[in-house]
Amino acid sequence: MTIVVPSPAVQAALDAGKPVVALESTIITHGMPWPQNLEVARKVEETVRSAGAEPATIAVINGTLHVGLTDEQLQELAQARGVAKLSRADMAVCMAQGRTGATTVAATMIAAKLAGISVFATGGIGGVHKGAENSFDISADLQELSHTAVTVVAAGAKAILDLPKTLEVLETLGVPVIAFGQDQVPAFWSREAGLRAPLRMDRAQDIAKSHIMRGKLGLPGGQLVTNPIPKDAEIPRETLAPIIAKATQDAENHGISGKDVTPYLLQRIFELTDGLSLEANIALVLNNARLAAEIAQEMCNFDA
Ligand code: PSU
Ligand code: MN
Repeated sequence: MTIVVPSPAVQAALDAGKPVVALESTIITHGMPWPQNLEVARKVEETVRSAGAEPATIAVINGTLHVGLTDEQLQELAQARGVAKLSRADMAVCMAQGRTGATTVAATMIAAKLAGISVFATGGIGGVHKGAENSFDISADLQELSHTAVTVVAAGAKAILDLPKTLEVLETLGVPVIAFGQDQVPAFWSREAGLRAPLRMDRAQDIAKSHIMRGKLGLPGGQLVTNPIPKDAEIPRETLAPIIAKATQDAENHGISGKDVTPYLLQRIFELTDGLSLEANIALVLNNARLAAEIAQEMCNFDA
């Protein structure tokens, strides 16, 4: 039974020891509206390629875990309705039933590791939601970072989350949170969260080295690299704060829970900012793709 199917391009890159960057698909199906989702998915792949690495967008399609999608598969996924959002808990069920599902950060990490890919670029990871002391809503992404040895490049945890609690949980789980090129943790749409990052690194080479070092120490789990959104694309924290508060309140009023919370908030903030949040989201994803490609290249140098 073949379960993981790398695309010919991804397989060739892996065989040749060339850098590969994993990409998630939930951002396509649940994170951005059509048709920008397809445009961004393509642009992210191009960005990884022009930075010298092979992109591997990951999704479960009709029960098969694909690592690297054709443009046709990308198009279908971007337009499909009712696609499942897969995390560690539901990936195997989706595959056993021959269904189609998009992979979150957690599921993409699992797939990347299986395929032999060490670096993964996304927008933002899931984390501890505001009010988690009542709802217990803590993304499975955090646990996955402590289990699976993949370095994840993100623009921080989304500002819709409780960032201080998210950092605490990551610390408890032993996940290194590395701010790239600055002292503060970025807050997705904004460059600074007003929180000092636990760790800071300024060079892709060092990030690659610490990933390899963890492996040598026998430590399971990956690294979270938080890469600030480019200056010209950021939305100031003060501008977003009331919008996030409103979106969070709307979610509560509508009784949104579980897996639906993150997609609902992203969509609501998109509406409340007249699409501005999406532009920033696109800029930061591309920025993360570039850094991930650089880290993947550095890892290949160490492997050699
Ligand atoms: N960040 C984005 N867009 C997204 C997500 C994160 O900018 O769509 C997705 C990722 O796939 C992440 C998931 O893993 O949301 C987290 O969902 P939850 O909070 O339900 O664990
Ligand atoms: Mn959740």
